[in-house]
Amino acid sequence: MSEKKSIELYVKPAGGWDALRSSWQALREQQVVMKGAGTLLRANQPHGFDCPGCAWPDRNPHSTFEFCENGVKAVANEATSKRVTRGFFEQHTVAWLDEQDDRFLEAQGRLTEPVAYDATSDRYRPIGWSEAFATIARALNALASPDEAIFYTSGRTSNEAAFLYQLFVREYGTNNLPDCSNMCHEASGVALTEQLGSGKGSVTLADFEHAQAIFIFGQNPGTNHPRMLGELRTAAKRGCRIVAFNPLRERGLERFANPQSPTEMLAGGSTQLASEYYQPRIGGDLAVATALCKVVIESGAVDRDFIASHTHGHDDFVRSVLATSWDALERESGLSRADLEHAARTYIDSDATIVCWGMGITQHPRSVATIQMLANLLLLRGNIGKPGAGPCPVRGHSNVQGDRTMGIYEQPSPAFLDRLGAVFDFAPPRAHGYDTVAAIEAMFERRAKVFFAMGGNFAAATPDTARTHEALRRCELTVHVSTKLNRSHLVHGRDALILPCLGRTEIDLQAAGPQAVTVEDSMSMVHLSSGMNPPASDRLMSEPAIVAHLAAATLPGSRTPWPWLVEDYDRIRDRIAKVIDGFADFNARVRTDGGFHLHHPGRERVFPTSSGKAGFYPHALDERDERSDVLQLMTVRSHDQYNTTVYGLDDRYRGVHGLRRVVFISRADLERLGLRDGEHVDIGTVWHDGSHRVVRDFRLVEYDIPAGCLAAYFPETNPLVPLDHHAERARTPASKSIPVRLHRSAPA
Ligand SMILES: Nc1nc2c(c(=O)[nH]1)N[C@H]1C(S)=C(S)[C@@H](COP(=O)(O)OP(=O)(O)OC[C@H]3O[C@@H](n4cnc5c(=O)[nH]c(N)nc54)[C@H](O)[C@@H]3O)O[C@H]1N2
Ligand SMILES: Nc1nc2c(c(=O)[nH]1)N[C@H]1C(S)=C(S)[C@@H](COP(=O)(O)OP(=O)(O)OC[C@H]3O[C@@H](n4cnc5c(=O)[nH]c(N)nc54)[C@H](O)[C@@H]3O)O[C@H]1N2
Ligand SMILES: [Mo]
Repeated sequence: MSEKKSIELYVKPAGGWDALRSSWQALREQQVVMKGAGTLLRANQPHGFDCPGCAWPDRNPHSTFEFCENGVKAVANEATSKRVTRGFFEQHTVAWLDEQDDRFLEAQGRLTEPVAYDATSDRYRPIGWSEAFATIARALNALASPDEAIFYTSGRTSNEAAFLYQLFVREYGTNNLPDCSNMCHEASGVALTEQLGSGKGSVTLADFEHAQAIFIFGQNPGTNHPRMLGELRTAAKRGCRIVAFNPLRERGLERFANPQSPTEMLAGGSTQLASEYYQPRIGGDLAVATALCKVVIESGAVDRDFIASHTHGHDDFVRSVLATSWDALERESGLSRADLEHAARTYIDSDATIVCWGMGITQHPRSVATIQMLANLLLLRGNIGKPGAGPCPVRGHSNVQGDRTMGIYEQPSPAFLDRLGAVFDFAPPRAHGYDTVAAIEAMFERRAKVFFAMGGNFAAATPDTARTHEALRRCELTVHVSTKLNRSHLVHGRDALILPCLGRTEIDLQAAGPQAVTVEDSMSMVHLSSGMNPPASDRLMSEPAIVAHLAAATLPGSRTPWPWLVEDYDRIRDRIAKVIDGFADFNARVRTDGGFHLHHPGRERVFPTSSGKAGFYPHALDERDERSDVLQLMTVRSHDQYNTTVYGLDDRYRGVHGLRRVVFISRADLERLGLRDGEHVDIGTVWHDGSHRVVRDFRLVEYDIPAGCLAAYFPETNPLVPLDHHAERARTPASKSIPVRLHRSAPA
């Protein structure tokens, strides 16, 4: 985490000694070395806490300890000994704080007591918990309709907190429950639910032991799911083919030295991961997947029995694929026919294939079509419902999948609402609520007036920064339940509150004793998480307790025993068992070692779609924007950030040190545009509606990326994405397909 600014090619494998060094540095910077070692030994252990880093599942039975460099950073930053005190808020106006960068805000440490915004002094001032709840209750009960309030959720919230939260919101009277999924894997849910009858992935970790090929599209596990590299390494060592599709050459997909393998570390060895690495153009994956389908169909390598007994739509699909010309497939994918045929061969030669994907697939206008084409590819060869095969959308936040399971969703099904209403004796609202994009529009147009966030950093994570900030400022009240100071606290409504909560690593003490919560990982395993550090301050509340107090203050007529439920979280889990499918006997099953797996019907080749079968869905290709000076920009994460949380200024595997305002560009484009590596440019958008957005002063970095493609970090580039630029049907902001032009920056 040097402050030296430099760009140099990283030639070492991912992981290795650099990962260990960086982990210890993170602990040292947060001054948690002594506490840290003990804290980390309990990450992802049967009696420990679920690592807040990512949603990749844990190995069971557990190895000695399961943590990774970026897990360490996430834990160290939560277990930090730094604190935001009363004095800090006395010293700084909100206007001053808003001039500081995101890294400064994060570096101030944990929030310690509830505070309310005081407009006269432009400062946050301490407020008692009960006064805070009364303030929110007053604002909510003064609205003309419950639909004028919005309740956002980020994906770290536990199952127990999420379940209570959606119950409170629905008893209050609205389905306005946008969440970070709306910006993340929404397209996966929309695509797979229609096609397979379940929006989740079907594979488990055990499938990684049986796969003969693993195809990885648009995902950077070396940074975002480092524990996945361990699975890929084991698979590669036993001869499983790993095929990567990514416009960027990502170090973490190429080579890995496992910091938990003494032999590999001491011998200085490493393992090659991707056996084939293809660099399609940005947004080219629909064409890639279509091309693979075409080769499979033309070579007759399809699973006829599976197709006949378990699918519908096959003939129309085949006609549409065969009608697509190789010219179009090569042009739209950016790959040669020879490369595409080679990858298809690998797919055909494997009898059990997993397809993984991440944000490089979901954050495009055609993301739903692309995911359905990937699933078509799996269906052609019966690659679902057998060991070592299936779709694997790799989720981001550690409990983002569980939050959805618990009912954090703006479009709840009538069946879910029926059960919720029956168990809690109320009439849930039936109209669908706002997703993230609709929520911003509603606040901007003053149709929504109160914004409440359970975690996250809405002001920084969302697109169209200027418009989103204005939308938040137009609110009467904004409330954030948070662990750390962030941008969303500074871009606030007329009134504003920050409610500080416990983190995953901390002891959650309620009337019945210390409580554990539960989470669901990316492969549908549900397990316990209990913290063991003392809370960062004695004025923090747990998320479930915050919801219960807020509900009791807002809904005097509620028949739900709010305070009683949070005395002992087993009581919440008993209610979850009554409402949510798959949670029968929840308390007992979650206490077995490693938790339990939520049934995925596709594993038995059961597809609860409208036809009762899995569907083939044809999708035509896009026409490319042929204007020669227009480039496609994707916005990605650096190695030293967690979404909007910026830990440091390095992106080690991409060789960037000490700076974030960079844009990765090919040598061909540099030459063609008459620009030089190291020069500074402004990035301006070229939207068809004529609107113009620009971010300034980014350093050009020559990189191994296809011509016509650019990459830069989010959230710095979020001002470029208009609200209405989102995925068809899923409405995921298309923050990886931004058409731009570059202009040399004016000298400072
Ligand atoms: N340390 C750390 N861990 C994290 C996070 C974090 O910020 N930091 N965030 C968490 C969250 S919420 C999520 S959702 C996940 C995100 O994890 P990822 O899905 O890996 O997210 P990104 O960094 O956005 O990287 C997307 C990858 O897709 C590639 N890509 C972009 N466009 C395309 C395309 O059109 N086609 C193809 N084939 N590839 C493309 C990019 O080059 C990049 O390698 O990680 C989670 N884990
Ligand atoms: N341009 C662009 N935009 C993107 C993306 C992209 O790839 N490109 N990715 C999108 C994706 S995939 C996602 S998931 C979203 C992320 O959107 P969010 O989930 O809204 O954002 P985060 O940055 O993860 O939220 C960080 C904040 O969460 C709070 N926090 C941390 N732990 C806890 C906790 O235990 N409890 C509570 N209550 N609060 C906590 C801290 O205050 C911290 O500042 O961003 C999206 N935005
Ligand atoms: Mo995400």
